[in-house]
Amino acid sequence: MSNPATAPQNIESSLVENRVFPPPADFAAKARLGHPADFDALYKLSVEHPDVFWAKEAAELQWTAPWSTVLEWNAPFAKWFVGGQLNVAANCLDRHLDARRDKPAIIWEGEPGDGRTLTYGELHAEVCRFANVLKSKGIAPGDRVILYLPLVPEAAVAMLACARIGAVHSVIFGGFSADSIKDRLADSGAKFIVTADGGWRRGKVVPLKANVDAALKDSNGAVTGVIVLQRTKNEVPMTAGRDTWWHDETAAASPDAPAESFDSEHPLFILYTSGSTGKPKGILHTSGGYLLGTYCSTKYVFDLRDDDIYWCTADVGWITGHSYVVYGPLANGATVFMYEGAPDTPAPDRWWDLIERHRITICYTAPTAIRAFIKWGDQHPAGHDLSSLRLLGTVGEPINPEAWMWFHEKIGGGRCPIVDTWWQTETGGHMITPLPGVTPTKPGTATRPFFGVDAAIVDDAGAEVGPNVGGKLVIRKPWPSMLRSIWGDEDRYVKTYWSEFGEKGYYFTGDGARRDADGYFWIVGRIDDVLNVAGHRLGTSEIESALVAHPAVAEAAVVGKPDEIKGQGVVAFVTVKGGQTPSKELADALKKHVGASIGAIARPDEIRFTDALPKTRSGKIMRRLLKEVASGQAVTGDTTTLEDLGILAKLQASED
Ligand code: 7RM
Repeated sequence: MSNPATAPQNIESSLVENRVFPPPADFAAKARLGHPADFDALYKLSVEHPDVFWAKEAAELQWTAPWSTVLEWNAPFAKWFVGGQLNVAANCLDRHLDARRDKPAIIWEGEPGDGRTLTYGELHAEVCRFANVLKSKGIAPGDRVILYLPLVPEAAVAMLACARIGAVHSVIFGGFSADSIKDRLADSGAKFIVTADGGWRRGKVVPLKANVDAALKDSNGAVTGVIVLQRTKNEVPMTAGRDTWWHDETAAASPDAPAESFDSEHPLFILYTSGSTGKPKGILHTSGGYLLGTYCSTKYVFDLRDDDIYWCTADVGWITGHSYVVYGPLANGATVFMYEGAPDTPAPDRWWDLIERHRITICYTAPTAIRAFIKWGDQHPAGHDLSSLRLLGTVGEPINPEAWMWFHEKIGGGRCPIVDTWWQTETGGHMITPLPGVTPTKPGTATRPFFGVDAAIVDDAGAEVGPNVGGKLVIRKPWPSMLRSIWGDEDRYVKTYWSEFGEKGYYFTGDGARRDADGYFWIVGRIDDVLNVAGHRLGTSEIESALVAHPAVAEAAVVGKPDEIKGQGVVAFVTVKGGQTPSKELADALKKHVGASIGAIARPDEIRFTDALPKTRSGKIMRRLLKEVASGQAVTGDTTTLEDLGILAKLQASED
């Protein structure tokens, strides 16, 4: 008898979403791309003649030596703009000085309410000063520098200073522990660290310097220096000969630093993501292609203009902070707003207050944040004037249609397009996304591929499947901002991304998805999380969306648990909205609700109410942990990315 749990079969799909939101006419009229026919022509060019398309876009950047070949592709190794030279920091700063010297580049607000604005001229000077400091410490092109900082302007300054001198930065989330720093130090071979005394989060000091000290405790002395930014002014011990203060170092440094030229394929940064095996993967991005990908997507996807006040709420420790707080917007000469702290400090309306006071026009955030705001109540945004907003965006997870509609109505006032952008640390920039002036949107889908992206849904053999059939999401052609390798582990790079469909030259994303009759992509979840219930393969996101559509539910995470008869049973972890009480009746009602909205096969066997779900710092639900909790196993593997370890203990305790 064939085992239903292993028989190959396509992922099934039954979520029906009929709402369509065409771009508002006044938005389209002013947009960079406002006519669907223009988009279609440009998209066609970008996939049929990528060399022509990308050469034209790349010409908008500043190159100090021209490239000879746009792409050299020895699958799975890509080189973009071969022979070309540039300086990434000069493209983000110097290039704008003539026209934008006095334009704000960064408007920052700290959690306690302090703030700072840096014009392009000022940011340029700060970056040059810090570049000179790093150079004086002996940092040379190719050297790795760890940045472990709060979300303050100096984080961007340090990143750009590394880029300016050709050093390779590796930003570590301020929320990560001393152990994570230790692992990343060892893997990257970094010899220098930039940190702060602390950062503010919910009124408390995040002890950044103390974590660095702990990470360096039994180190072999490979780290030669630590520069410490004074942010929170808490007492921190300084190790003589190793630790110095940012303000002392920069006080004497010259605000001029020549921007040297680097090869287009010179490494720009390593960003670690937690692999499923626990050993962090250092995703390697290089210069020309990455800058072009983020520049071009920021320009088109956010339809950026000079008078925008653009806010991407991500921390710089996440790829979204690299691509869409720092490199993409600054390469476009934009005004970037940054906020250091928590969304509910001092009150749950902090973000709406920020948008009102700073007249923010674009807000790009994560579904997890939106679901938290829904839980906290509509009165918080309702008390603020959000009329400055003209465009909204989401990233990080499939957005439940319910959360999309709330964002659209309560934040966007029904007038702002929403760009739901699908992409990965590995892709460097947006891959599947609406363009706000041309793409009709539907709640819950990232819609269509971006320029130059050849995305497809394939079965296990790599053959493209038809409309509405679930399968694996692959990218069939290289793109400029793609990762180049895993730092120090080329084999792992090949195995992880190119072994599944490698002989066809397809990049495997690890995501399951389907494409609807309009060619829109619906992400159904990570392939590793797909359930197999009595031979039916079900993605997690549709069941979760059905649960979140119930008026009592704030958030849901669905996982499988071993079941003798069905192969896997469906377990749903659910948090309820304010004013709702978990009960047996509610659990029964939710099971019924899922059965009625997407079918009996998806009906949860178990509903487990919880106060919170385990998430990464970037807000992704850690289903791997929930799977282990659901089946009563000990939790193994990497928990270093978990935002709040206490949640895990609570979940385990609440098992019966
Ligand atoms: C940018 C980022 C990547 C994974 C990716 C997906 C999921 C991200 C969306 C999404 C549905 C989206 N980088 N994901 N964006 N799923 N719709 N708009 O998140 O490396 O941290 O994660 O995130 O599973 O593979 S990441």
